[in-house]
Amino acid sequence: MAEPIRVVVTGAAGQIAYSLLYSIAKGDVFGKDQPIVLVLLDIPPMVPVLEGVVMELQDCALPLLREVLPTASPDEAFKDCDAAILVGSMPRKEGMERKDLLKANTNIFKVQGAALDKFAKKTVKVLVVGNPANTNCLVAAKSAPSIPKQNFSCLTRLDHNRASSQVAMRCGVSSDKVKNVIIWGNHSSTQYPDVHHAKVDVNGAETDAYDAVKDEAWLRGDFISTVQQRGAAIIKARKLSSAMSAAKAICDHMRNIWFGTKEGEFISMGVYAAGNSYGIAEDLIYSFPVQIKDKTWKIVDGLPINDFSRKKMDATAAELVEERDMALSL
Ligand code: NAX
Repeated sequence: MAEPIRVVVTGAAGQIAYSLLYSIAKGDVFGKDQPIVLVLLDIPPMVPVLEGVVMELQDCALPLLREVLPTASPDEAFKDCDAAILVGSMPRKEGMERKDLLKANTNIFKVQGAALDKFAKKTVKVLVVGNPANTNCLVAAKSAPSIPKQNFSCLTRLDHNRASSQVAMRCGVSSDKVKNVIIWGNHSSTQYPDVHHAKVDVNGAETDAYDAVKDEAWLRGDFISTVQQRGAAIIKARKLSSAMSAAKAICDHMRNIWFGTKEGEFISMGVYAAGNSYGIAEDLIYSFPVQIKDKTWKIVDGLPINDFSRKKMDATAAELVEERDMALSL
């Protein structure tokens, strides 16, 4: 059997982690023959809760899970780590200004980036989930200059899965029959879910999503706003934010990093924009269509972009520039 890998999950006492840890520990993400040491990081007041999570993981009696280590120290957590899933962040509290929220999170991701820089393996793959995910990811990457920016990404897979599922339900097919939807930009309500390049398998025939759905008004209207507002709709209904679906998306994202994407398919993730893709400014973490091979992502370039898409891609980029400039000025 392979040597165990060290996987860190931050915000490990929270609700997303509660849905996520079991899937990781049972081999859904890194493979059924890959032993794992799970490191659970949270803030000091949550350490007693972490102890409970550790007990539950032990009680799952999972053969791949070699050790579970709870800690409140980022330095200790990231030591020699192979994969880091940064879920924990400062939630928005009542009356909190956007700037204060950004500031609190910038501080968290600076500290964690610096700890990764100092203690993690240089090959570590870092996935940022905690919001504002794109900007937090940029801050972490900038705070870890010895780790390639290629190793950092942020989660827009939940938005991607939401978009695929909406199209599948509309066409009356299962979600695996829909591929190549794209989430462009920020994981926020300015994100642009785009199906101009998506395909739907309709009775075995690969069909353009626009032809399969046959409702352009819906695709350009309610479809987009439904995906953009889905997180808020779930909070309204459940009185809690998405957790099960977020955990599933995290697993999909990390599994694709580890094992690659399928031939002819692309997925969405927030990655470092170097200024040479789709006219998006450099030095942002922007969600693009990517393909992954040998644990290395590549932006799918050269897709034709119409005026409708252009405007939406630029609007979400503008929001990210503003967020970045504010975060870096703090
Ligand atoms: P919870 O509030 O249930 O859990 C968050 C946990 O993070 C808490 O246990 C808290 O103590 C911990 N934490 C706070 N600061 C920390 C720090 N400095 N180091 C380590 N741990 C720390 O939130 P949950 O529902 O699990 O959501 C976590 C984050 O995911 C939120 O920021 C949320 O907005 C974000 N989301 C991002 C999504 C995405 O697609 N990118 C989708 C789902 C989710 O909304």
